[in-house]
Order: sequence, then structure tokens, then C-alpha cells
Amino acid sequence: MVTVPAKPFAYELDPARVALMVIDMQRDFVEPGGFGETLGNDVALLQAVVPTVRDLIGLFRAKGWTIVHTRESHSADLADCPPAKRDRGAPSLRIGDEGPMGRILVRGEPGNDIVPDLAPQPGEIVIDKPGKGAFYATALGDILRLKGITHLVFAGVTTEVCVQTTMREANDRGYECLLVEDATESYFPEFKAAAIRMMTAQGGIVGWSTDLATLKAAVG
Ligand code: TIU
Repeated sequence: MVTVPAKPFAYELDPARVALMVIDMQRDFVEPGGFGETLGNDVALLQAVVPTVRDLIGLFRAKGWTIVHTRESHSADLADCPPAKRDRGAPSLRIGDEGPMGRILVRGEPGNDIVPDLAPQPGEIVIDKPGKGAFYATALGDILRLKGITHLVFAGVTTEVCVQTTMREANDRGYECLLVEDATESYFPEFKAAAIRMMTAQGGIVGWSTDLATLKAAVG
């Protein structure tokens, strides 16, 4: 085991059973004209985290550890998109509408792809998920079980929505979860800070958090 200094106390990382979860680093969330912007958000905040996520992915590639990329996405016919999700609020464009990067949040459209700097490499796992959590309505749980994964390191966007939802799903399934604070971002800095505090409070009620430099130093 590798001991990683973390909040609320040291995280014991199992190098033989660890996977990186890169949550939804898609053009739809970090570039203008995508889903995130249709919801009224300033996407520039999220773009800033791309280099750190790239470094974290590089660390896992160098170690030969499992990497999972997720994409929030819906089928072209929107059969897997609950009307409650598409119809809520007053976005500038709704899921499935034609936008500057293709149809909003639809699988296979240019805007739905992972940003080029973080493109998955052959052998890395890509999970398309219709919900905020990556376990709901996907094969993720089976894939991790077949690979013997017990420890998950989290990065991606947004901290308090898809990252936190997936971390909570994973925690309830028995995974030991570590969030890399500078490899995740929110449209709302105060929500990012609150999400990290609430997940690491109460003795790590959802999991641990650390930063990339600390993780790098620990794993060597
Ligand atoms: N809106 C928002 O903050 N997030 C999402 O809708 N999805 C993800 O977090 N990926």
C-alpha cells in the first residue's frame, strides 16, 4: 500500500487495485456553446483545470494503472433522457437541440466528445452515462469488479454534480475514494469548496481529498 497524505487523514492507495475516474471532461462542459453554457454557466472556470487533469492522467499512464473516462450523454433518439431532465428550467438550448458543436449532450456529436488534450488512449475505458452518477444505467460496476478494482481516484467536472454523485455511488458500493482537489472544478467555486468539505467531514463520510503534487510525491 502507498500512504497518501490527505484530508481528513492519510489515504492508503492499493497500486494493484486502483483506477482513475476522469469524470465528464467533455467539450459540452468546458467549451463555449455546449451543455454547460446553455445552463447559464461561465465555462472558462472549468477550462483552467484541463492541464492538471492531463498531468494526473499522465501519472496513471506512466504507472500502467487503470483509467476510466466518463461522458454524460444521451442516445440520438433521447430514449434514455428523462423528460424531467430535458424539460427543466429555461436553458438557452435543451438536450438534443442543435448547437454550435452539434446536438447538445447527444452521444457522437462533436460537443459531446472528451476535450482533445485529454483524449482517451486505446485500452482506457470510456463509459457513456445518461445520469450524473457513472454507476447508474452503465456497466461501470461490472467492469471495475472484473478488474478487481477497490480504490478510485477522482478528477473531472463538475465537483458537486457528476464528480460528487459518482463518488457517493462508489462509496456506497464499498470503494475507497480519493478526490484530487486541483483536478476537479465547478462553475461555482463555493460549491467546490463545500463539496470537498462535506465529503471529507465526519471521518471521511464519502472519502478523502488531496492534491496532485501530494499524490505524485507519495506514489513516486
Ligand atoms: N451542470 C453541472 O454542473 N454539471 C452537470 O450537469 N454534469 C456534470 O457535472 N458532469
